[in-house]
Amino acid sequence: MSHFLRWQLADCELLFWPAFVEPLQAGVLLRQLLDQGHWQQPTIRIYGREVAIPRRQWWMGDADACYRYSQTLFQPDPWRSQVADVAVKVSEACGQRFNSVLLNLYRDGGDHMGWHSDDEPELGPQPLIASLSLGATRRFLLRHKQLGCRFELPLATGDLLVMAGDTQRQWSHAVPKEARVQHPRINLTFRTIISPSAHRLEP
Ligand SMILES: O=C(O)CCC(=O)C(=O)O
Ligand SMILES: [Mn+2]
Repeated sequence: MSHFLRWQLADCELLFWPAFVEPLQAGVLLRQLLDQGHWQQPTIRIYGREVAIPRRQWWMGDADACYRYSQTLFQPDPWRSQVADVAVKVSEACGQRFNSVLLNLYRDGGDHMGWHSDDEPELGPQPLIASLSLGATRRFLLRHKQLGCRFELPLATGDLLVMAGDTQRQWSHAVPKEARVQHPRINLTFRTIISPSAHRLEP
């Protein structure tokens, strides 16, 4: 495993392990997830309109790691063994157990993710989110909510980015469109849903 880098940014805790997963192994995992994934394209409500998200996603985790989004309760798909194995490695590096992972599939540079923070109450006030990238390199942008300053880094196959502390509270992030990118990328964001029993589905 490679060593990590730490950036000194205002109100932000960012750790970065280049090639945390060795690129050959990252390529194998990418292929398996592309072929076997239960990829979905849910719609979200924006200004009263139902809009399909501009990428595919797949939610995986412990059976009770549910979360509520846009008035819908999402239940995770069970862990796949190869993802559970990576989750253990990522947990060891971060010193935290993750009970779920949101996988995002960007089929090419047209798929993207808009500005947002992962600040849902289920993640707690200072969530530690570990983001592993597989496949095509994409730009990852960060913007301070008050100061407006920006930070950008390319996320390449096998790279692990950890966002912790006040990062979600004070910063937004995005993965913009990149017309030149023709290959797929999968990003796994390992998360810890707090007190999952509070969000259990009614019988
Ligand atoms: O694809 C990425 O690198 C970011 C994913 C992300 O921000 C999220 O899943 O909330
Ligand atoms: Mn995010």
